[in-house]
Amino acid sequence: MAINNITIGIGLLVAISFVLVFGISSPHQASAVTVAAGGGNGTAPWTIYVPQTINIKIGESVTWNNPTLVGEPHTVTFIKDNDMIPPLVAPFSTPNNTELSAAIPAPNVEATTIPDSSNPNNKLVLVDNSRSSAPVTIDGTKTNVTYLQPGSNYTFTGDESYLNSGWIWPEGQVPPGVPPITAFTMTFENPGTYNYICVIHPWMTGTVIVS
Ligand SMILES: [Cu+2]
Repeated sequence: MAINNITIGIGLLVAISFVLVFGISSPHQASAVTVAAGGGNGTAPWTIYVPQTINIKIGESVTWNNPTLVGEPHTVTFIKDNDMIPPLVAPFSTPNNTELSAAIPAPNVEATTIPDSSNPNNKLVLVDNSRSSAPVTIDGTKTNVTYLQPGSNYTFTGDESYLNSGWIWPEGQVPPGVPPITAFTMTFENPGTYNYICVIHPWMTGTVIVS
């Protein structure tokens, strides 16, 4: 009886070892790389990507999240040419008699308007640039704009002139009224070295090397 118990025990150990060695380190498992966009806390929020450079294989995916402890957003934004760098706020021209009424129940808001020097009948209204804050991609010709579903997994060809994750917020820190994005996933289908920035903190840079 004792020998049988020992045999069963050894058998279990072998089985567990087999699962640990071949189950967890199996090369057939889908590979997923996670990069932290930002981090830190309210005293010292980080404006870096960790790791800053990653090496992946064709067909692999990368997910960015934001582990910052306070509500500081970041983006993951691939920009081919400098003329595609999006300002966070941009002036739009509208007739002087356009009335802008606040749509939120807060007493201390007013739209920023300035005269339109190129048209005295118009004024300029400063508004949030959707291309900098929303998940969006623009093709290589810089003309076809596609807004993405928040949280969608985007397959990147590398020909895009622009790809923006939208503002990625820490879990539980998404303010009301903005797209509830807390992660962004991309699959890379072509080899190359792809640099990206955060449009809110343009000194934040990262690189994905696909081979
Ligand atoms: Cu940032």
